[in-house]
Amino acid sequence: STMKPKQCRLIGAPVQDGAGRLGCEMGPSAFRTAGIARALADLGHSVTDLGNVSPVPLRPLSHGNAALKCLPEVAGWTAALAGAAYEASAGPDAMPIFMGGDHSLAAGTLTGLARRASDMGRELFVLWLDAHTDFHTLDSTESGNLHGVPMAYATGRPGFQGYFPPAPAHVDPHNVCMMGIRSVDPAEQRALENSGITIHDMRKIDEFGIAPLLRAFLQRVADANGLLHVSLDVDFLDPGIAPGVGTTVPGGATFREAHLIMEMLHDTGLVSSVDLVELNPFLDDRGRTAILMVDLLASLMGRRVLDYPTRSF
Ligand code: 4U7
Ligand code: MN
Ligand code: MN
Ligand code: MN
Repeated sequence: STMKPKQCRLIGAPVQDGAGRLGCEMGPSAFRTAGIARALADLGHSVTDLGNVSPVPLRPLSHGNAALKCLPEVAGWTAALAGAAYEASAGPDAMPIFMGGDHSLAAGTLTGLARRASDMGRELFVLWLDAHTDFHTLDSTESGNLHGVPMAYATGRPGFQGYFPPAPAHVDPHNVCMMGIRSVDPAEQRALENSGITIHDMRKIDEFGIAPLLRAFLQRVADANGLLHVSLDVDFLDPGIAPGVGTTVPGGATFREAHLIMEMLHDTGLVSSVDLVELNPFLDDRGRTAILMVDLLASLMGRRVLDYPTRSF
């Protein structure tokens, strides 16, 4: 690999209370079984498995939106994960890798990492790879599944105060780029319009291709000397190659598109943390989704087919 060796810190976040069905709790075990530590070590990185995070104790919460599920549980995970993300991102070569767990975990990781970036006098950028925008507030979600809210919380949309923990820092929506989007609820759509978030939905990807869209965002991160967090939801991928997820949406990213993103990310050297989320091993087919996610991470961390001279992106 041409990437500087990183201190990869594996952090299990076996949260499933934010998803509509059980099974994401087994995600960290499946990533370990699929050989995530070995794949990173083989690329020359140092790897420490920090084990699994535990949620902070529950406190009872009631909210006017009767649809909300497991609000105290997800609030407890958010507090614990914000702290874990802040701690695991210390040091110049830190590369925390959060193994989910459902996507509600990003409420914690994004805000903990934003605090770290602000301590360092840097800006945090987020590449959000997902079929969904996860931009609901506690008031707007109709399913009540809190894996649909982390981006709203992390960017400081109102309505979380008194329910979720106070965010240690927020992510600037102008620093967020979403790719793969193909399922947006009306309330999310309205809120996204003036949010400042860059959205490359599947239609745009079909029309222009991954490379120029991603290159433009990466250039912005490089120009700002930013830190870049990648939040990879399994449902970003097409269900035909990634069945191990509870929220499949047809028309997802292909094997080749997903690998291209990872290879371009590697070539920039800009990525400083990763979420691997929404893997549901109970729904998987003999581990193939877990293995694909580990392969994608390996491409991001420097695995390549041919040793090209390093290309700038
Ligand atoms: B995921 C949804 F209605 N928007 O709120 C909702 F379409 O982390 C889906 O991206 C949320 O998988 C998906 O329940 C959350 C739905
Ligand atoms: Mn998601
Ligand atoms: Mn999703
Ligand atoms: Mn801004």
